Amino acid sequence: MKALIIVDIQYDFLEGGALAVPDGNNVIPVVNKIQYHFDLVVATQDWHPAKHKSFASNHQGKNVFDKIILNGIEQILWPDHCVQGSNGADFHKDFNMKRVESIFRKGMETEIDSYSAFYDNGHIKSTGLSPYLRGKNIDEIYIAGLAGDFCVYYSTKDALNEGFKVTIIEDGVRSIDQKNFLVIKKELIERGVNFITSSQLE
Ligand code: VGL
Ligand code: ZN
Repeated sequence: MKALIIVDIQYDFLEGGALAVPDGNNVIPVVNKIQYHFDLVVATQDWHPAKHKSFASNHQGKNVFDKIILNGIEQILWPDHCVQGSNGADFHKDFNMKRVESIFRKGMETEIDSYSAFYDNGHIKSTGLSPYLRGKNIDEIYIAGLAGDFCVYYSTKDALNEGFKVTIIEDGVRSIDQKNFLVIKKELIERGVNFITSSQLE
């Protein structure tokens, strides 16, 4: 059985948002269109407390995009984004969520970031997504959304480690740094990930 995971279609990652992904809005019609091809559709939502340590604003003398070591893990410092309950954390109004069965939130722990839909960046806590999918007999995962070089990438690696077959729907993905995504794509293809465009879904 096939599941689609739609990643972080939230205002802060879209045009005018705090951490806008270039061309991000163009994934919305794609993720709307493809949902009907899957047995199960889930969405993720980046959902940070205002005091989250991934925010540069919570570190004196640090700037956005600086890298620090946070509790032993390299951390890029982001602009404040997807703060719980804020408009920026909301799903975009044009994102059709009719077929979305569950929403998996991530990034709630102040001391650790969480790019993946499955685990935090230290692999300490699970979101529960993997047992949820297994409980529904899912063995193939398709991923689309934002950002390709962070949440999509980390979710894909975790999905592989969990034993799922993974396909990335490339026209449904945009990245913070497209050059970075091309490097990631090579790595993921070597690890067995399938890359397709939405028109190849039958
Ligand atoms: C993400 C940066 C910061 C993502 C989340 O979901 O791709 N990126 N927080
Ligand atoms: Zn975040």
